[in-house]
Amino acid sequence: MDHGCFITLEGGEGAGKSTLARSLAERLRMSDIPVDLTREPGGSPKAEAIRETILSGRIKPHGPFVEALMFSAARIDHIDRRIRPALARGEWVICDRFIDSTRAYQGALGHIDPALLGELEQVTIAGLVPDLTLILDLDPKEGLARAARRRNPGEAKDRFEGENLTFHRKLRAAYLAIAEKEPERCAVLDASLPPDKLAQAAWEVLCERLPLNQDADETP
Ligand code: Z5A
Repeated sequence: MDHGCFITLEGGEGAGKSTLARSLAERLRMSDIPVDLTREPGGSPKAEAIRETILSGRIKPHGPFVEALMFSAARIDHIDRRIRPALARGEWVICDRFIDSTRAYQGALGHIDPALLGELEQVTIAGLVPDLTLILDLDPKEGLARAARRRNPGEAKDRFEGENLTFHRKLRAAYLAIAEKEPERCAVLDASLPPDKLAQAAWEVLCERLPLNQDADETP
């Protein structure tokens, strides 16, 4: 293959995106497919610096549109420096969060005009749409409980973990609406499944939708 596949993972807090991303990367590598596992915000030195600023909460007072601009600035660097070069080398890229996070958090929850956000997205990604987006669907109470269990004693919640349960319920609905609108790109997974079962369900989606010559019945 002369160009890799681009897979993104999306969902609310504690849904298990990072855990699943690692597991899929391992499974693909076992199938001799080179993988670049990355995340947003971040994934390149400049984008990681922007990540730190956003998640500290220092941008929050400027409102959701300025946050969207910051996420987009980070994304442009990440795409140019890391994602496009990896895909061009034939690697598969798995990215923990991407455009749907901006659509859900800043768009649906931040009430930014969808047309304006759509224009910003087009300028930012310049045609780089994921081949597949896995949306991890989970009751936000469970997701927040997982995120809380993971936090070290005394560690503060970040900018978004600090939002209330209503915010996280709306976020879940926003992701499901994205999946409904773009069923060819998106697949919704039941993130309440234990990690191994979730990984198997995700692997079956990859086998079904992406150019993989694998037996989907094998356990990752
Ligand atoms: N954001 C935005 O607003 N706009 C944007 O455009 C972008 C991002 C790109 C980045 O946070 C924040 O930026 C994010 C959205 C916003 N909001 N927040 N907070 P982040 O990168 O620091 O964290 P995250 O992406 O939100 O990750 P997460 O939700 O906190 O975690 P996760 O990756 O989904 O889950 P995990 O780390 O794999 O697992 C969490 C815990 O659950 C851990 O202890 C696991 O062992 C456990 N786990 C994992 N899977 C399972 C299953 N299947 N069953 C049971 N337990 C599990």
